[in-house]
This record gives sequence, C-alpha cells and structure tokens, in this order.
Amino acid sequence: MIATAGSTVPKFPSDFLWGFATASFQIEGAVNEDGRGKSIWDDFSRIPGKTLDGRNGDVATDSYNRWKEDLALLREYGIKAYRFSIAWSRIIPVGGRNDPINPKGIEFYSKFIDGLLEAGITPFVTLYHWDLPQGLHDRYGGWLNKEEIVQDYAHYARVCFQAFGDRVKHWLTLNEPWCTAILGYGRGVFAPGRSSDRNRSPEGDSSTEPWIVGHSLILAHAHAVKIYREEFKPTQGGQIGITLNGDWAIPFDDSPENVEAAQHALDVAIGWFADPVYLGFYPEHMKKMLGERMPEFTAEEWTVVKGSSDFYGMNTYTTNLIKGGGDDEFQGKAEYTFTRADGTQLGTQAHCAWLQDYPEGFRALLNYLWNRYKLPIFVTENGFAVKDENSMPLEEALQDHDRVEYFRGATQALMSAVMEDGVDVRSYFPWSFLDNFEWADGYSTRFGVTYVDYETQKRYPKESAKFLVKVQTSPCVKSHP
Ligand code: PNW
Repeated sequence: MIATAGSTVPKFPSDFLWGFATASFQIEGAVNEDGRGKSIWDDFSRIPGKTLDGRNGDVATDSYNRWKEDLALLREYGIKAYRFSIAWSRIIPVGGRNDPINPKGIEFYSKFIDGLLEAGITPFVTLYHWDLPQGLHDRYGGWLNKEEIVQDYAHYARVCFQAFGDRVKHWLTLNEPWCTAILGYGRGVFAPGRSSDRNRSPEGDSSTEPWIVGHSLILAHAHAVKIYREEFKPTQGGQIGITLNGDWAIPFDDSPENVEAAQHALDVAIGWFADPVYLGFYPEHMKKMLGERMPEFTAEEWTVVKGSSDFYGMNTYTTNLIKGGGDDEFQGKAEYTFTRADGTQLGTQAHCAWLQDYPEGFRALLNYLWNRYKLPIFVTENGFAVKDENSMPLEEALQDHDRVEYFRGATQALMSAVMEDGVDVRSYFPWSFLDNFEWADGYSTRFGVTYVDYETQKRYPKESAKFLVKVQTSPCVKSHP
C-alpha cells in the first residue's frame, strides 16, 4: 500500500536505513595484526570440538585486510547503511581502563568509517559483539565481575565515542546480551564456554552465572549510554541503544497454560533485558522463577538503567510455538517447537535447527515491541541460512531460493507493520553482508547474501542480495517527500 498525501495511512520514512550487517570476529581474521589483543573467541574457537567443522576465526573472510574490496561491494549494492562491530581488543588490546590504547586499531576503523561516508553509506556501529578481550576474562572473570567490567566497558565505549563519534551517529552498545549470558555461561556453547555440564567445562555454574552476567551487561550498557548522553551527544548529536535478540512466541494452542507459557518465553528471551532498560523493572516471571538467584539493582543503579536506550534495537530470525512445562530456565520453563498440533511444520526449515521461515511472526513481534516499549524500532538483524548450502556447488548456492523467499516474506511483513499497523521502524539490516564465521557452527552454516569461497576469499553476490537491492529501490519503499 502506498501512502497518499493527506491520508491517515503512515508514510514509509524517507530516512529509512536499508543495509547489511556483520560483526568483527565473524569477518575480520588478522587476529595477530597491528597490535590486536586476543579475544575470548580466539582460543575458544581453537579448542577441538567447540566448532562444528573444527575451524576457527583466524582468517574468517579476511575483511581486516580486504576492507577496500568489501567497501567496493557495499557501494556496488548501493545500500544506504552498514552495520559492523568494533573489536574491543583492537582498540585496547588487554581491555582495561588503565591498559594502553592501540592507535593502529583506531586508525583501521577510522579509515573504514571515512570510506563508508565517502560512499554515502551510514555507519551503524556495535561496540560489543561477543569478542571480550581475553585479558579481562583472565584478570577478573570478565562479565562475572560487575564492579570491574562495568568500568572497563564504559572506558572502552568512551574511547570509541571520542575517536569515531564525530562521524558515527548510530551506536549499539551490546549485541544480544541473552546470547552472551546464556550461550556463554549457561549452555557453554559460546565463549568463554562456562557451564555446569562438566563434559563441557571444568568450571561454571549454569544456575547462577548467566543471571549475574546479564546483570553486568545491563549496567555496562547503561553506563556507556550515560557517558554518551552527558559527554558526547550534546556536540555529536547521535543516537545510542542496545540491540536484543528475540523471536516471536505463539501459544501451541489456546489452553491457558500454553498462552501463559508463550508470555513466559518472551519474558526471558526479551523482557529480561528490555523490561529493565525501557520500563524499569525485571519481569515478575523471572523473579519468581529464580528467587534469590535474580540479582537486584540498587535505587541508584535503576536511575541509570531505566530509559537507557534511545530506540529498540531488534534482532529476530524466527517464531516458535510454545508449550508450558519443562524445566529449562533459559526458555522461561517453556517448551519450543516448530511442529503444529496437526503435525505440519510452521515454515521452511533452515540449515540450523532453531530457524524456520515464518514472516507473520516478524510482523506480530514488531507490533508487540512497539506496543510494549513505545520507541522507534531499528531492525539490526534478520536472516536465513539455506539448508545444505555449504555442500552445494557455487552455481547452485548462488540460487538461494529459500533465502529470497525468506526476505520476500520479511520485507512484506515489515511494510505491512509500518504502513498498515503504524509501527515506527527505522532500519532493516539483513544478516549478513557476507557468509562468515558462524560461531559454534564454524563455516558450515552460511547466512550471507554474498557467497564467500573460503579457498580464494572471492565474493559472489547471491540472488538474495540482488533481491534485497531491488526491494530497497522499488517505488513503494522509496522515500516519500
Ligand atoms: C545472531 N539462537 O546470533 C548474532 O548476532 C550473529 O552474530 C549470528 O551470526 C546470527 O544471529 C546468526 O546466528 C544468534 O540460537 C545465535 O537462537 C544463536 C541464536 C540466535 C541468534
């Protein structure tokens, strides 16, 4: 639907940011170059058994060395914005507030930002996308140590605002804190790999550590925002917020138990972080579920936490059907399935077990977040990994039909949410610009709209890249004056 002048139908925002997203550790490689310090993913990804294909992030898509080539491709795609993350250990190799700053690290991102701006591409910068400096993990336990990590992260953020804030006007403090806390300190499948499961990790307590880490993450984010607002925003004039993962939850059927369970699933997946940051409280369900294990904020901390995001940063991939029951606290003691009561599947299965295509869920989640948190939404990730793409010959992989269908559905859902439901959405960043290091999956799962041949590091646009480039320039999403 196209908005016409004078109608009550909302207009598609003229400054809407269409782009693609990546993250430092997943693309940069060059782990020993120009004074970079180790991150917790360096060694973790080298431990046999931690990645599916046994491969690590040492080279990835070699984007640290090939940034000019990547920039040329972004320019060729003609997108408006690019989301990437800064590697903390390139800026401050050991990580702490009294440790040396690495000018080469600053120079690298500075040149890249200049290159984007020259190409007319808006940089959307994540400060932390899971690559904690190993030095801080070794020194005091990283995110487990609230007193230290909050100060060190705030210092690192300040260094970045100082170095890049004259040119960067869109900041994300943290990417998906749920993943950092649960996958890194609960399930133990992401670095630093801590868990109560002694087959996985010699150390860790999955019943307490994730909640402690989550608490530190919220405070670290909030303090960085306070610094930005007080010291930089008045002159630099940008926006800053957090970006949360979260998938739509549909009750398996309309039994009260399953309806309640769907809300509980959302409370832990999203509310754990979003309720404190936007509303000023932890979800009741979490407090009840965790009792004394749920950390509390002091009154003084709440004043920093509540309202600490200028917008809602949204990463979303799928929808789950939810049943009550089970004892998995990380899912809010709810069970997740893609199989409907009648035995059919919710949508097309991706390469990863946790992902099926269901665009209606994207629209529903946009509405839920808009109604609950009442702030403009920046969609900072959304994407699909085609089943078995990694074992296909190049020509076949480039015809990524299921990914095109995924983005067709998602962009239509986005348009409906904006134009029909009146949800205020400001950006759409498909994950990912390139195939890259997919964490515990290694390189076996491909999320890129650009195929990367890891033997030659050659990049090849897939059909989905062409599709998305066309969507953003089509008349019904073009800016309305
Ligand atoms: C996000 N899950 O991670 C990250 O922000 C990206 O770095 C990543 O490459 C992308 O999504 C694709 O996985 C997620 O298990 C990792 O539900 C795991 C889950 C969700 C998101």
